[in-house]
Amino acid sequence: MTTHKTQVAIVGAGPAGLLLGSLLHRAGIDNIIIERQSPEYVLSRIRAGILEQVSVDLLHEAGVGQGVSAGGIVHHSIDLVFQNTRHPIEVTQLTGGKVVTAYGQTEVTRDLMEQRSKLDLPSIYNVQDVDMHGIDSAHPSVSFRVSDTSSERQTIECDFIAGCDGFHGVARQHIPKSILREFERVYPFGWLGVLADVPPVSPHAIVYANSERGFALCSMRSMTRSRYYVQCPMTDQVSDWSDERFWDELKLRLDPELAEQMVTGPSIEKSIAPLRSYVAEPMRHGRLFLAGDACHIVPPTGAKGLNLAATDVKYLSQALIDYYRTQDSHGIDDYSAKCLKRIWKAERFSWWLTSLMHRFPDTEGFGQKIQEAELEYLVKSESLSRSLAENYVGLPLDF
Ligand code: RFL
Ligand code: PHB
Repeated sequence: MTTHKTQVAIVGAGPAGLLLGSLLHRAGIDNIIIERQSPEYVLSRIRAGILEQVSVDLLHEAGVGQGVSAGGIVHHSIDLVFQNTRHPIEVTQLTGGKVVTAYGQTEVTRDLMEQRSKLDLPSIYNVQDVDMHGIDSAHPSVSFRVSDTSSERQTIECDFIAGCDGFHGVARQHIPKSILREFERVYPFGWLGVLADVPPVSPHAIVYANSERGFALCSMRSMTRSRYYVQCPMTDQVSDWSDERFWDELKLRLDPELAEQMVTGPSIEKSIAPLRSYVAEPMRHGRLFLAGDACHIVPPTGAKGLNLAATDVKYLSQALIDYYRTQDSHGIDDYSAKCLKRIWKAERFSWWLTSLMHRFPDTEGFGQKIQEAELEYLVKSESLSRSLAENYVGLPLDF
């Protein structure tokens, strides 16, 4: 049996695991990352696209800020469409100068993976049957097999384990059932997302549309690559949606001017994602810490998921750095409570924006009218617009 030794074993090479590995390495803390998928598979996933300033700053701190500096598209406003009319919400003006940046999760992940491989930091891909041992002791370990080599089991002996293995990972299951509390809401629809090499229809603002036909979103990855979504039933299959059907439906949910300007083209990725709100508490048990989607999920309306994962990692890396430098365990002890304060505020915001913008099967015309009344109030009231804006750019840390 092969035995590795490190200070922090990180399970999952998504943005949370990779960012944590990078920040710890820069502070001189050894870590090994294990990942269930291959690097190619991880890089083929198309997910988030909007970064708060806290997340951009953290990428710079990790030494991988060049990508977002060169390729990120800074946004000062988001547009809300309802009753076929577009209303800008000037987030920068409403928040005293804050912005959000369009930069894909795929690109964030690629930048971090490239850094890791240049620095020759240990990452083990294609792992299976991951198990955790001794998380209540001072000597925890992680064991696994690598799927494409041999069936030999390998072990990582470490001081701490970071469970960054996403919603379907195994880390959360190692917190005893008697301690773990779960909170969940599943929404009765999904998002059909399309990536296409066409110029974004609205390069200066992310567009969120409420229409009687359902929600739609216009976002981007670059000035030549667009990311669009439409709300769809979870019973739909990707094969039900030809490119032509997708573009027709998207245009019908936008205002006439945007629909007219829309440049369409062949999709290069198309997928359906479920919408869920979920939180598991606490985020730490003994020497196991959870971060990112491993312990919380938000519906993507509002773009908070990746940003929450980044702030968890900010707090966790700081807690571990303090511990190794001074044996001060305050950060470790406070980690879960500190993260959860921020997480619940983002959960509330994402739930609220999802409820406001989507068509729900059980509310019929009444629900639509109430949403339109609230949207009208929102765009006319400066205080409500400011509330949306300050949540969208990300509430201040320690708010
Ligand atoms: P990830 O990205 O799921 O990574 C977890 C990694 O762990 C691996 N894994 C394991 N590895 C080893 N052993 C095991 N047993 C393992 N089990 C799993 C997985 O293969 C994977 O590589 O979680 P992480 O790092 O916490 O990152 C979270 C983000 O991915 C997520 O919150 C965002 O994508 C959510 N999200 C958005 N967030 C934003 O901040 N802004 C956005 O604009 C935004 N848009 C979105 C989104 C998510 C979406 N989907 C698909 C749900 C748009 C969509 C459509
Ligand atoms: C995206 O660009 O993929 C995106 C943008 C805003 C959201 C969700 C996803 O709220």
